[in-house]
Amino acid sequence: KIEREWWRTATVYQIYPKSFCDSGSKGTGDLKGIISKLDYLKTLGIDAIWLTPIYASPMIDNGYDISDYYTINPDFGCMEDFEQLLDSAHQKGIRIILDIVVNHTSTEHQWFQSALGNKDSEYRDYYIWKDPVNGQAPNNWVSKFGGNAWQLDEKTQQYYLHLFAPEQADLNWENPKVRDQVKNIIEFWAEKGVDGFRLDVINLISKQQDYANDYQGDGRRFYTDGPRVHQYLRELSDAVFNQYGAVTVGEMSSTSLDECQQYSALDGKELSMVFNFHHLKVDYINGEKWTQAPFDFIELKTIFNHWQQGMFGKGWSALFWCNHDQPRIVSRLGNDQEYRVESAKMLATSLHMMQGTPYIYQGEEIAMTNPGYTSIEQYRDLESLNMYDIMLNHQGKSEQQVLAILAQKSRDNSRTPIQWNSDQNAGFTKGVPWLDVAKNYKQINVERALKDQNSVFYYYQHLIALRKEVEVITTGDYTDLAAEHAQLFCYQRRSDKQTLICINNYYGKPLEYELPAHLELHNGQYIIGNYPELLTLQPTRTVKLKPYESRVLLIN
Ligand code: TEU
Repeated sequence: KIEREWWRTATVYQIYPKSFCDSGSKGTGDLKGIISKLDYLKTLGIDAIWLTPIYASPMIDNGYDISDYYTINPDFGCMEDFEQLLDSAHQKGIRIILDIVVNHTSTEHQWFQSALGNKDSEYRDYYIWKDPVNGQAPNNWVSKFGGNAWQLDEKTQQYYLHLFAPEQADLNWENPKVRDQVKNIIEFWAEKGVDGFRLDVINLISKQQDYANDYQGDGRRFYTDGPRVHQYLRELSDAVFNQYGAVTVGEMSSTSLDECQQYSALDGKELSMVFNFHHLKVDYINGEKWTQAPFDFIELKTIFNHWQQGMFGKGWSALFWCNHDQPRIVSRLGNDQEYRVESAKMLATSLHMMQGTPYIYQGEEIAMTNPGYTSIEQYRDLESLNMYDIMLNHQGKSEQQVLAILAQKSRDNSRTPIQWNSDQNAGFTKGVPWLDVAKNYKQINVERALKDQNSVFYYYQHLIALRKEVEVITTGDYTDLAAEHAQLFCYQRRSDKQTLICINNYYGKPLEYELPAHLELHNGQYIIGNYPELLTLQPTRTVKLKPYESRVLLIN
């Protein structure tokens, strides 16, 4: 039986502070900027905000390289600003979830600075050091950002592991002192009144201790969902998360259903819920991100089916289309031109009627698009810049091909400044924005969305409200009614009392579909849809869907 914790009917809003709102003219967003937009978020109706890292950091990876877990990055403000944000949010009934990055620290963290070049440092064993093998890196593991995952410390002639950038050194979780430090960090923020934590790549913290070469891959199978990860998470939950009643969401890289059932088991011994990314790999070729292909629609439905059915009664999913690492969904699976509004609403509906806790990434609620950058000078993301070099200089792709791939796949696609209005720089900053604003900001911005009753914004507002009103969205089971259909995504959610049918046309061509005979349509009504004039119709067995149409039928 599912316990009705607040987050099971909640919707979370993700803020990437650097791109959200600049209260001044620095060109980068800050905490004061966020405070000034809390009323906007209240209007949207979200329950909680997840802030990506706001701690001291050299910003090699925009804060995912933390140099001090106990201070606020001066670019974003100071501790008082943070306390004010927490306070104002709480007054408005909005909870705050912080991002905790403890698979690795910045190499500028004092622990690493002490460990570097000094085998006797008390912090040496906070990181993972290995001797060279045949004068080379200890094994062939590959960094997630490209290249080998080991970096040589010249002075001690040992390598340290970095699964991400060389400036992000992996912590050694085998060391109990590291685990104690992590507890202290979380306790510090929980004591301040923070309501929850998003745990960055938390399923990578436990590495297989033989650090063997991976002759079949890039090494990930030796550290993904590693040998002691469940033990570590149980320790943390016991010691801190559950003591404070904090909600937790784990970001799970390349994970499996089995593992996620355990991570988010309903007994609450590990985490509240988990993100996984399988549904966002349907436009990869052979698992490779830096490729261009139309998305595999059947595969997308198969993946949702696998996870929705597999997590039912066992665990809890964080539902999402967008975050700061993913291109904009309307540009990716929808149509960001003629049917931008329709397809954005359709995509939102097809996700928000599933079981789990939906996350909305800043700008998604107004259907912001990929910016369509045309020059490498416009990119800032270290992964994109690395891959530019690799694709151009080591894979023999042309500049034009590489730019086309980046324009679709780069993480900067979602990091462009939020388009608040049609003023200069879209109202994001009075200075020069750190990353170019998308050119379409005069058409697509918050001010316009708020004035238009049919905007994507109000549609999201409605979806958020429905999750609280309609019980089956939270509790119902999941059946795909048209798994083989080339254009239609139609699934059923069913509880003791209610049946909900979520009907979505994923393409720009109209379609006609017969609902299954078992549905008792005379008790049914449409509760939301993106062609509102059709919603007052009495539901019929035959459904005619317009381009990118979405309709939700509730049968009581
Ligand atoms: O991301 C983890 C992760 O594995 C990816 O989403 C990764 O960024 C992507 O696959 C690259 O193609 C988390 C953060 O969300 C990301 O911003 C950080 O860069 C990363 O961890 C390292 O902390």
